[in-house]
Amino acid sequence: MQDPKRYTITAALPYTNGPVHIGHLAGVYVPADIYARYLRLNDKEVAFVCGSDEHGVPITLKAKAEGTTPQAVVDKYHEIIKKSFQEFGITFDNYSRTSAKIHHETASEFFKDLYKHGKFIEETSAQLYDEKAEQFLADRFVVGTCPKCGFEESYGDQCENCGTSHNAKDLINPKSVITGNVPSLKETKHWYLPLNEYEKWLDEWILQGHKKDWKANVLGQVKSWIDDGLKPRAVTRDLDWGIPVPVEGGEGKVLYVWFDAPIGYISSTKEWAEKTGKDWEPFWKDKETKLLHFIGKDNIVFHCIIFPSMLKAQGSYILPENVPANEFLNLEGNKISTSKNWAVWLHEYLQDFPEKQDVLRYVLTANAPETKDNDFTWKDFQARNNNELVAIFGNFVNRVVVLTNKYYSGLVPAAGALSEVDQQTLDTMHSYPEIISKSIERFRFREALSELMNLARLGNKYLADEEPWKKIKTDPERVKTIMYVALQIASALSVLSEPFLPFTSKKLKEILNLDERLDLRWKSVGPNTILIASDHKINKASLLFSKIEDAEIQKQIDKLEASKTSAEEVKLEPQKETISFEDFTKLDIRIGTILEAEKVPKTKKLLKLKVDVGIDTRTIVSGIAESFDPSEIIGQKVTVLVNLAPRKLRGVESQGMILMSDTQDGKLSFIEPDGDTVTNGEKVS
Ligand code: B3M
Ligand code: ZN
Repeated sequence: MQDPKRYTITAALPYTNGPVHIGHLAGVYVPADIYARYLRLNDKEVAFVCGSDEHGVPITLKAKAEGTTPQAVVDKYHEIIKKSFQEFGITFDNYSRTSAKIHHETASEFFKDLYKHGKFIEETSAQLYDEKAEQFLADRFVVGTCPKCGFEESYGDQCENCGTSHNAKDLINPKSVITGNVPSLKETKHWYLPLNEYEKWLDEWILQGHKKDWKANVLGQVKSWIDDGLKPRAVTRDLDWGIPVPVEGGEGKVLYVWFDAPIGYISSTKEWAEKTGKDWEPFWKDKETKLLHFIGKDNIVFHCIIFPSMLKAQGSYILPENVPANEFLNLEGNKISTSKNWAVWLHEYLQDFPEKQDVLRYVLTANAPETKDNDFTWKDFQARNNNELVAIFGNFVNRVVVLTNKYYSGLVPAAGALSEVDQQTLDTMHSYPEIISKSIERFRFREALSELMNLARLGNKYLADEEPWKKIKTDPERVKTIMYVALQIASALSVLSEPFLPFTSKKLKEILNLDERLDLRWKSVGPNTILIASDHKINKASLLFSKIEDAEIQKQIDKLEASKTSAEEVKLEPQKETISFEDFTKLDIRIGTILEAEKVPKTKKLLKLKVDVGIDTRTIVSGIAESFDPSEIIGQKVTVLVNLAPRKLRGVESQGMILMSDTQDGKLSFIEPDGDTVTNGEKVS
């Protein structure tokens, strides 16, 4: 589409089961924001929409783990995510949430519409069921071996190892995430979108129609899906968290999260239109609208196959012009992982580096995982800040501003006759909007950013060659022209940096006293506009970037390492089944003292202990030999379950059990009564 009337830009709705990290930013939000800002700077009509994805199994699991409700989980993270995006300068026109009424209505209507027009298959079939939890297991409620790559911890809906998306029943050796049980099969009814009927159309539309303009990674995934053959896909689930299935027979069932979430883009657009008095429909239904989905690679199938098939089935919607999916960003050589706490969280970064949004935006763009997975390291972050932002961009601007203030009290001098070099330099500068545009429009943001830096390099080289600081003594007239040219470049940087480094752009415009010049658009850097005129007064210099010292970087590295271990430590087992008070009172737990200890021959773990438990002295066999030497525990106060039925361990009868706590590093420790006043035989209750 050459010159669309308007743009609808979507960024993947973040799951609201945790905060946003640098992987999300690099893959989705930073490129989407650059694109949206760039379009606005070119006076295009844009709806840039996003919102929290608040349904789905990960959220219910998180609620279980935190002992709270799904609603409380999404309320908490929605606020954190929304605030951090805002502080980071992501300029969504609207940030909604899928628990919003408008979304429930929109998604329900969408479902009913497809239902009414016979676009679904209704089918009762046996699905995985957890007898103990009394719950069907789909998606992330079940793990097992991936039928495609053999990865043993694949989720029911998608394998994180090979990216394949499947049905829970496809897993080999499935296991319930809730109870750890092997699921049984139970009949249940669901509605399916017959993707097989869309296969030919998808092939023509994407693989034939977009083979030149879509990214190779995206085409590759779509091709492999189509080559494997598309199957009907269930769009409902037996769950109680989500959007209720709005048709007969749907009681107790909800829409599959991947059915409702992409409709969230539409409801977010509607919400925005309501707030601003606009009409949402052209943004989704007019053929002259360009729809773009910014996503990470694990979302390709949903945005290129499932959602387009839904839109096609509905019939009145436009389809994406492109889906510029990125690969993944790793962190210090390892996969970013929310569960292992191996991540740099945006809200924490903003706390630690409150004025440095642009540094992170810069590093994530310069190192964006556009064609392959990339690695973020704190050392690289520091180097890019110090050697590029400070030494190239910041240094150039600072020299220009300081010298203008020094030589001309801040007044832009008038240029005399331009030398060949001056003219060439200005010509080159004028070509930058187009050079950078070309890269942005092909979603090559790293390339675009490196061109922006080339413009700063051009300025630096110009000053270094022309040496105004030397010529000021010998040829002050010439220096006026040099500084005039240099000021044009600094102004050009203030405009063209805006999509990438919006905070810097703003600050630089303030320094150059250009912040009121609303006429300065992307194209103003071309040959026909004077960016900054003679006699215009600029302000005093202030630093755009500052050096980041080793100590600050070390702090981040240490924090990362520490959070990783603590995350491992807090990986606690879920609570066991509830017991009654009567059950509890059956336990007779007493304080005791170890009198003797010796290893049970030919075993690694067992110690034979003589323990005084007040009521008597008895033998207890305990599996603690790997954690303690017999000699070090004589006299140790312990807590003992005394009425456990006696049992023989390696021929020795054990009459009770010592209670221990189990730490994550595999070492055991005693549950000791506090203080010396407790006597053997006292009850623990
Ligand atoms: N909630 C993001 C993810 O997979 C997922 C995107 C939905 S976009 C409609 O992390
Ligand atoms: Zn796999």
